[in-house]
Amino acid sequence: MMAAVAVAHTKVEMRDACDSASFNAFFGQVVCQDVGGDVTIDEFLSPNVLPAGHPAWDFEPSYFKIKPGERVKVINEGGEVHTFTEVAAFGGGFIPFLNNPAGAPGVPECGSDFVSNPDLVFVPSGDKQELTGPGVGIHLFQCCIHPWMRAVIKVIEKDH
Ligand SMILES: [Cu+2]
Repeated sequence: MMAAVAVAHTKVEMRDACDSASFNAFFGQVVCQDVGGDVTIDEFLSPNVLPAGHPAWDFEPSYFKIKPGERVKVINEGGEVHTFTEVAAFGGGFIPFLNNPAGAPGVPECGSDFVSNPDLVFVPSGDKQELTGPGVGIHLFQCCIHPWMRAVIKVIEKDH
């Protein structure tokens, strides 16, 4: 049967819960847009939390399957800037004090700061990024700022 087939796409949300007042005061600049987040900077940096990374900072869904050619839209629903960066292996980002969860130096794909890798795509609050058809296989993505934000996309030929 022939039919017009719309290209399917899967939506991934970048999420955080930064409290804009305390985050922006702590960093002395606007790093958190007010989208209703209620995790204060003290909660975020708590030694009971930071070593694993606050779980409100995540990708949702964090694991899914798509077919070849299927598009993936990554939408930043959080207040902070994030990246959705494909990496060969999960590891740290480029901000050392946020790398405890990975327990490792930053991965090469992330570069060493906000400007060292011109190919790095930063998605500001409310913005989006579209992935152009990752090939068949297993693809790993992480945020280069908050490296515990991770996703795995499996691209497979058969129906799912
Ligand atoms: Cu992030």
